[in-house]
Formats: sequence, C-alpha cells, structure tokens
Amino acid sequence: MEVKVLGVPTDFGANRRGVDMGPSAIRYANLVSSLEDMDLVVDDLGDIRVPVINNEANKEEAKFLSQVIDVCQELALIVSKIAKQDKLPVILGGDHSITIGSVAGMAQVKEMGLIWFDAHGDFNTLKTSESGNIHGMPLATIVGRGVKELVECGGITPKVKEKNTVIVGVRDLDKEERQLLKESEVTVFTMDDIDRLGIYKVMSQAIRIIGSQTAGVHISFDLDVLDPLEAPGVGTPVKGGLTYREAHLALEMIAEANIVASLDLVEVNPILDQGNQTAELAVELIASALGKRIL
Ligand code: 6HN
Ligand code: MN
Ligand code: MN
Ligand code: MN
Repeated sequence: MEVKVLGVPTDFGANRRGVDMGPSAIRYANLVSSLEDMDLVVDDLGDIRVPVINNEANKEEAKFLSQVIDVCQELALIVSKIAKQDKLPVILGGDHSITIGSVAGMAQVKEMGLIWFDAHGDFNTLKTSESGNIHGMPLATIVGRGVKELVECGGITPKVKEKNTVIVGVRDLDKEERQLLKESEVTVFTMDDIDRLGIYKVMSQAIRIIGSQTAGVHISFDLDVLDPLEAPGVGTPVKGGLTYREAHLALEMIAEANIVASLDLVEVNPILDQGNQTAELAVELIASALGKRIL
C-alpha cells in the first residue's frame, strides 16, 4: 500500500491557538520512518499553503469562515487526486475543521463511511455553537447541516450520510448540540458505552455498522479522544478519555477490518504538549491504523 502524507498547518477553525504546528510536531516524531519500517511505501507531499492572517475573526459569522473554506477546498482537491490514484491519504492537522476538506476529497471519488474519534461531537451548527469556532462544527457540516458555503465546500453535499457515520469516545457536548445529535441518524458511542461494553465490542459494532455499506471509510482521529494524561498537547482536553491501550486496540481493529480509505489526525497542539508526547502518540496510532502488529 502506498501512503501519501499531507500536512495542513491551520488553526483557523480553533480560533488561532497553535494547532497549526501539529504537522511539524508529528513529522518530528518520525512519522515517515516509522511507517517505512512497516514496509509501507511513503511519500510526504509536504504542507498545503495556509495564509497568515493577523486580524480578529469576524463576529457575525462562523469564525474565519472564508479562510477555512479556502483551506478545505485546496485540501479536497489534493485528497481527491490521491484517492483517484488508489493511494491512501494520511492528513496531519491542524484543527478539526480540516476534515471537511479531507472527506470532501474522498467523497468525490467514492461513497464514504466515517468513524469520528473525539471527546466532542463537533456537531454544532452556527445556530447551536457557543464559541463560533468551526472546529466544533465539522461533523455536522459533513453530513449536510449548518452554514451553506461550508456544507457545499468541496462540491459534494452531504459528504457522508448520517447513517454511515459513527462517533466514538464522546463525553462533552454543548446543550443544543446534544439535542441535534440525538435527533440525527449518526451512531454515537459515548465514553459511557465504552465503560459498559468495552472498546472491543464498541469497535466491532462500529465497524459492522459502516464497513459493509460503503466503499471505504475515513478515520478522523481527534487526539483529545484520549485521556489528557496520555495526550496533554490538545487545545480542548476533557477528562475521562480513552486509555493508551483502548486507542491502540480501536485502531488495530480498524486496520484488521481492512476498511480504511483515508485517515486524518487532528488537534495536536505542540505549545500545550509535554515534550512531544502527543505527536509521538499520534505517530504510534497512525502505525496501528495502518496495520502495525506486535507479532
Ligand atoms: N474539537 N463544542 C465546543 C465548540 O466550541 O463548539 C468544543 C469543540 C472542540 C472541537 O476539539 O475538535
Ligand atoms: Mn474534534
Ligand atoms: Mn475534540
Ligand atoms: Mn493490540
């Protein structure tokens, strides 16, 4: 399998706070050589160009809306080219708004399923959002809800059907976001479900739900799904997250199911990290998702 690595050094969706350095930190943690050690063919395409803007976000609309759209359009274009060549894009964020572009690019080429690992639902629309930050809105956007220009970004609307979407590890929802998510057709496995059923059962169900009815699955992995003790370098940490071993097992099961068409890792914030611990973890998790095994 040939892997194409692409960095998206942006923090517009998170109101500009340092996640733009995520791709550098993940590369510094030896992403490429770790994957090459697994006998994967890896081509690092570098970073896409993200403008530097010093003014404040517009208060009337979703913050940095036009910048987020520009970045996601560009990303969608490159990702669709990679998918057409039957290569596997591994996209490094950046804040979680970039997944609008990742998934748009994939959806241009095939019918996609989506597994969303996150402490948050990212299911706000501009109406329900308390922050105005677009990284709280990408999942709603991808399934066709919210600001029209964002929903239509990358050409395909919706990019993924709600019934082909699963969230894993959520434990922090805004009030109206919770309502919206409950009324949707998205399958949600909360931390509470993981506590009760165990990660093995949860992932078996998640894979069964979407694996069979789509041509490929995008894995969107927000590092804040992990417990902050494991992944301190994130902008919006929430206690009570996945353990190191749960996260690895989840991704190992996804690799075994042979459903991964594309992958992104987002919200690594090196400024808030201890050493480069969170980026190092990101590299390990990418390796698990792409088939690394103990034996
Ligand atoms: N993330 N629900 C909060 C908001 O601002 O809408 C937090 C979102 C966090 C998003 O971590 O990708
Ligand atoms: Mn997120
Ligand atoms: Mn999150
Ligand atoms: Mn294992």
